[in-house]
Amino acid sequence: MFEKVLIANRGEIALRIHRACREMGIKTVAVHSTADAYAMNVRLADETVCIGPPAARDSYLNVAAILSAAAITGADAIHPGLGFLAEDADFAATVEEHGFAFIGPSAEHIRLMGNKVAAKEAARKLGIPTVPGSAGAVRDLGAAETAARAIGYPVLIKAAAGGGGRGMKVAHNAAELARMLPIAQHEAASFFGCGEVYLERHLERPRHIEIQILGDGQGGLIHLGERDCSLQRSHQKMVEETPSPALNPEERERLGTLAVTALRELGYKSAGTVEFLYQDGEFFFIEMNTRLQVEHPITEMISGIDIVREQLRIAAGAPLNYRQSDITLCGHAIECRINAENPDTFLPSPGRVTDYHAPGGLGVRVDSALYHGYEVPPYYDSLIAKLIVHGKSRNECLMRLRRALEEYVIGGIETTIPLHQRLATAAEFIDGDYNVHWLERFVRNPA
Ligand code: MV4
Repeated sequence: MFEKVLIANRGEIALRIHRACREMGIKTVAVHSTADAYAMNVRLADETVCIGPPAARDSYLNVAAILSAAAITGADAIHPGLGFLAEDADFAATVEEHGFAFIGPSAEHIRLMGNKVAAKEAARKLGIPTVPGSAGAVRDLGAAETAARAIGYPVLIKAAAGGGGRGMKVAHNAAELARMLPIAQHEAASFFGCGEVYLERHLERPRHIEIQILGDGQGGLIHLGERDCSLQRSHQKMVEETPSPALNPEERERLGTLAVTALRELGYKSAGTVEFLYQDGEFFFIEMNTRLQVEHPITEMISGIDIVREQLRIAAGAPLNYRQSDITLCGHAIECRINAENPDTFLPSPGRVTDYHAPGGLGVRVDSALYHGYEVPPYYDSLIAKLIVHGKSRNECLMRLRRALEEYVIGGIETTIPLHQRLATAAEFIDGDYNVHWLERFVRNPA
């Protein structure tokens, strides 16, 4: 096992990784920007290295500074966390070229899944159903019109290098396609540095259901069930739950087997997530995330498996400790992402935390780097805490969620806790009756 791991991230996820290392007797190195000198993960780390000024491109994205910090501290491995460099194939390759283990998948798998056209083609070849769409990228309007006629309108134009919804455009007919295609291509080139776009049949009311995978790259590969991540606004997930209230046991089994069969054939290593759209009883692959995800704790709550510990073991060359038949998914879990934002306008609300009291009790987990007196910096993502609750049934989980939200006190800054409280009593959420568009309308309606 590794002796020392450098955690190339910040906030709650850096703390999450630190905790897994600590339990395994692994020393940690926290790298941080000047803005994060007093962060909880930095305070708890065995060693710390300041890698630059607040702007992420000069610190958390500064590959030379991170590699220097790893060399100076004698770390054996680097965990990229999520966001920042976590899905940068060149970073993964560079880390290994410098003699450190990269705690994640192979650079080739990161690269493959980073190109959504290549990922979709790979998924199709591996027998995973994909959304009907163009055969690869569309070069010009002629090709796009031919593809759209075959797919049927409305179609969605997506960027090959995109993901997460940025730069998508809907076209309801040929005229709209002619108007949107050049805009989409131009946006793709300027946002992602690659102008390639592709078309898909636009599903109008899908759910977003993803499946958690763990593979050891030595033939061992399992899934840990699905997460329903349909509760999003502006392509930001707000609440996730597992199991999905939309799936029956047969559908769950079908989805799991599909994902496991495909990724085992690919020889996938480390934690990964296969994303599907689900509508009218059908699953369609859209993307794969080759990283640990923000919402991983709900899967840990129902599976009892420490996903970060498994990532560390796998990166150190150990085979998976589990077969699929060893996995029992038990009860229900929900995560609320708490942001330092005004709960009505979603404007960021950085500043000093003047009161802090986290909820506790049976079935309650809080993943957060907050503490009394901490100053939330204005430079980064506004996620400050994740409240995760577990219950034997979905109803018990919801009861516990309402109770835990009531206990949570974060003073001095605005947070999205009041919005979560309103959501936790909304009939559609309680009934599990929602798709990817539902929350957008809910947050726009005043309480
Ligand atoms: C779609 C779709 C409908 N049809 N693809 C948005 C994020 C990106 N990962 C995929 N997204 C979508 N792809 C087809 N063919 C609708 C969405 C979508 C969405 C997906 C998941 C969660 C929230 C969403 C919100 C709006 C649109």
